[in-house]
Amino acid sequence: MMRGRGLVNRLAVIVAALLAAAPLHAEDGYALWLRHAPLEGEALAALRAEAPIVPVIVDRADSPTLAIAETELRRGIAGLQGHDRPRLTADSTEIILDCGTTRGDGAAGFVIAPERIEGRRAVRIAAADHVGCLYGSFALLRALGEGTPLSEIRRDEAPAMPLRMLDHWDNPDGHVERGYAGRSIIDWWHLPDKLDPRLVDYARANASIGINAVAVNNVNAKAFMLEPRYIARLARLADAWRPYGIRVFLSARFSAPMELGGLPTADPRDPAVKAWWQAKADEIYAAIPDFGGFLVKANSEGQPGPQDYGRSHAEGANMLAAALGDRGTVIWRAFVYSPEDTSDRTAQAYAEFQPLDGQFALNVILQVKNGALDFQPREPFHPLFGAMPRTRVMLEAQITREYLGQASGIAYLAPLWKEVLEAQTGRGGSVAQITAPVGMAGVANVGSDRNWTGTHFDAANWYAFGRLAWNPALSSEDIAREWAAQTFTRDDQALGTIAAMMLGSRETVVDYTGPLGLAHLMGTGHHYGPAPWVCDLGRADWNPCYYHRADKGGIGFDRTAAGSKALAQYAPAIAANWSDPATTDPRYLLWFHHLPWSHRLPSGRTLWEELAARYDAGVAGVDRMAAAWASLAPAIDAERHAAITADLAIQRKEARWWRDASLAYWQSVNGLALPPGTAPPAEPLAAYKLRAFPEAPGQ
Ligand code: GCW
Repeated sequence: MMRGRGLVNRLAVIVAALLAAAPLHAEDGYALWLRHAPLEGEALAALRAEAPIVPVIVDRADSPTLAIAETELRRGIAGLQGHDRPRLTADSTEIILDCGTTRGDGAAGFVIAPERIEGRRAVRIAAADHVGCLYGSFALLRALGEGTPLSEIRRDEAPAMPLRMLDHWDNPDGHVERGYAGRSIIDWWHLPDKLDPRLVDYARANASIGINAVAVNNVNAKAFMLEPRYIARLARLADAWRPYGIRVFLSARFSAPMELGGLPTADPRDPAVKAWWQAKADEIYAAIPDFGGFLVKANSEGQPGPQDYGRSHAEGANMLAAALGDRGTVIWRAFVYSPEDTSDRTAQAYAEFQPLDGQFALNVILQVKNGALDFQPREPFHPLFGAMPRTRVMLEAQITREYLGQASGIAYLAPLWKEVLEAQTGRGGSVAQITAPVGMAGVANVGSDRNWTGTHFDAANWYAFGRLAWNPALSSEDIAREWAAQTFTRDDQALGTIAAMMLGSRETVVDYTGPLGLAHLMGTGHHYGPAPWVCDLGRADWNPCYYHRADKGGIGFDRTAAGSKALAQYAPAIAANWSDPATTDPRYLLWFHHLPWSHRLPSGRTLWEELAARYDAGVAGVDRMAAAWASLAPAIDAERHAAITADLAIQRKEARWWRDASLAYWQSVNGLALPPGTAPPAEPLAAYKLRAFPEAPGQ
């Protein structure tokens, strides 16, 4: 009898446990950080008791934005309460949206504070405009989702940067350049008639982290995207995203007046060219009154530009800026390097643009990549930051991981961006301070994959980009914990483990791909996997050999006064510091110096020993991440746990491959034995050289 009841009880406990563990919906990542999974314990009891409602909207004034804020609050609170819709009690706390009278462009911040109205509890979200209220609503949900009691939520926030932008390198045929998360989310073919609801979910995710601008197409742009049929499609996107505070930008091809207008030239001084752009801008504004403007890649990697006519970048940008007038902005990219110019590639953008300081129109922004080369796992900050005080300069970061493993494994990029944002330029402050009046753009990592970003952890990079553009002072760790709490679990120990994995992951990638300031050693074209041996490409500066300069005598790129002199582009105090290997940050050592393999480092090791140790540290770092993740099995839903386990298994292979191929190649150059205790590469160098990936994605 007793034994039978014991069994029944045990079964009941097991069934209850299984039910509790079963998620309400499949954890496929689609919900991103907006899952609003039910709170636990006291936090759950408290939110149920508060029973918040959103009954009053001051100045509703027919605002789709406020309707969205209201829906988000209702939906989010119900989710956090573990209900399918919010429950009302006699004592419900009112959430008041108090949003000024303007429709705004999302530049404004918000204040969240508890208050009492006739003895009843309330929380007021106050903002100068409706988008500010939407941001405040998402901030409130974020705080609740982290377990903060409603009555204790107080916020007073304003975005640090006016422009918080995603740049899509999406082509109109659906292929995404350097995209590793499937096809483009924008189905141009069926627009404007059909708008995929996913595009609204995309805007919602962006709004939740404060992103307020999107360039919809690849900077390697097709002229036809300026045709009327595309303007109609863009207008449909703009209409869908406007309530979320997002303005659309279009990448424009500089030669479009020839391709579309039949003109014999695209010379920015030609009156017919000016008139063509003026008419084009007017046509776009007639369809999209709040059109953001043009993003332009000119005279770079084969794209047309003003230099084709002997005109400067400033002349080209200003001609387009005049066409937009005070309605919009030209975002002109500083990523240029020339096939004819044989000087150090990393010095060319500065040489080209710095002398133009003060010549750009007020509605031109210069968009500068974080480093002078190209989104490498680590680069010193770009010398243009601080060097153009009379120009509006914004930062361009890359969220998609072109050079950091693409969509395999984990590389959390907040530490990379923080490193640049916090870098002191020696000329008017940190990179964050210099770009704060303008903004920050990130090359998007979003695609048609169900989880949006290819791997679940890549969503953290989208999230962190938005959070840092909103507030560059946030720490990488706080952002990681915040994201993981909303994405996976609020369990403190699990959060600590996940945050630790994330925080070390980028340095781990640096260690196994390019330690000590080495860069651009990736496979040609697709940039996947190691290929430091490639020396024979048509253009010198496309070869990994060009960047590492390894020979029997040493390794590294001498950019000092004795070498390419690129170092002189930095402020004198910084250049002085980096001109001596002994005072150079070891993380940038081989970026600035060519040193003998026997060069002694502060660690006491020789350069060769340190390199080997770094590669081993990279491999060990990935192994540690995999072990840490395995330990989280009880805390994470099975579906995502398994997916990430598989991602990390791929990264373990890749880390070993990078280590082994790199060591084998350096050995073939320096003829040195491996430092004691270093395991030999698994395969001979020739085997690594034979590996080819013509089908690698994203090219
Ligand atoms: O990082 C490089 C990429 C190109 C890209 C270019 C750029 C859009 O390899 O694919 O082109 O930079 O930023 O313009």
